[in-house]
Amino acid sequence: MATDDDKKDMCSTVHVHNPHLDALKDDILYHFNLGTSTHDLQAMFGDVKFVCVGGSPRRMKLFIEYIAGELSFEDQKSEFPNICAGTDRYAMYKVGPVLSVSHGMGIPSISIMLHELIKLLHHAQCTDVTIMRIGTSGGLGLEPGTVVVTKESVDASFLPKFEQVILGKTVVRSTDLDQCLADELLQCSKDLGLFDTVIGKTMCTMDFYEGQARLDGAFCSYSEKDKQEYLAKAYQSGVRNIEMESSVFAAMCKLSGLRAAVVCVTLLDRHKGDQLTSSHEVLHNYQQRPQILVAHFIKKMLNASGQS
Ligand code: R2B
Ligand code: URA
Repeated sequence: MATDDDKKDMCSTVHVHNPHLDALKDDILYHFNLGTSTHDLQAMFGDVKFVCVGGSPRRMKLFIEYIAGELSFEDQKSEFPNICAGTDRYAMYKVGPVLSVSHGMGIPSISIMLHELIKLLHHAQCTDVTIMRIGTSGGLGLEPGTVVVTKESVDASFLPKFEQVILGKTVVRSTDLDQCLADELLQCSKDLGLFDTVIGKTMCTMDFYEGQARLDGAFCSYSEKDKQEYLAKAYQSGVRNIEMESSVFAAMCKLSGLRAAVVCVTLLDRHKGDQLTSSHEVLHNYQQRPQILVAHFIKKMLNASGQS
């Protein structure tokens, strides 16, 4: 029979690749206002199995309230304190095995958050963690409100890579995501039957305006025809949505051994326009879709493992 140590060996842990960390007496997770000598991270987070991240702090609070109801954590339902209350950089909420964290907009913001989140999960000795980005995006050739589960995150040249400058040199990292997890999420959408979901490539850009071929930024040096040709090329290469964090998210999760997925709703069809003209109610309804899908997945996983 497997001993507890054997079982731990069979679990997948969260890896950091940094020999300098061992020399730190206290690891301060500055942007979370948490640290290894000020907080018992293992007691606080050791049971985390699912991490959901999204841009807006408010959306991530709504998500924890929603998933708490779905998982019937009735006693905790009314109040969820922000674990990062001492800072306004990011917000973090927890219920049972689910952690919900905001990441702000763009690669630099999510990258800082992920460095500290990965260290947090590592220090807390979490095992078998699944992480999902639930977000918004611009769609290509899809009815607004369609959810895209990312097959592969590509850059603005439609290549599946994330480039980071380290010590002045460009380092290229892979943006592979877990294909089985993407398929499981697609199946969850079929189970629910509430909205359309597709699997496709996601283009990750450095900017919302010129970086996404919009014509409505403060600056624009190209024509409508140039824009449409670029978006048509993106579509032909398999891109179905455009957002601003998936590449570094995929790259960092892969490096740390986290099972990861990107689930974004499309707010508009970029072939048809640039401005977000839908009502607040419609946009709010769309933004709930990744949450509903991911909550269904978490419930299904917990039921399957007999933990719910
Ligand atoms: C989607 O929406 C935000 C821009 O409005 C950005 O964070 C993203 O990836
Ligand atoms: N988020 C983006 O990054 N682009 C869009 O068009 C909509 C949301």
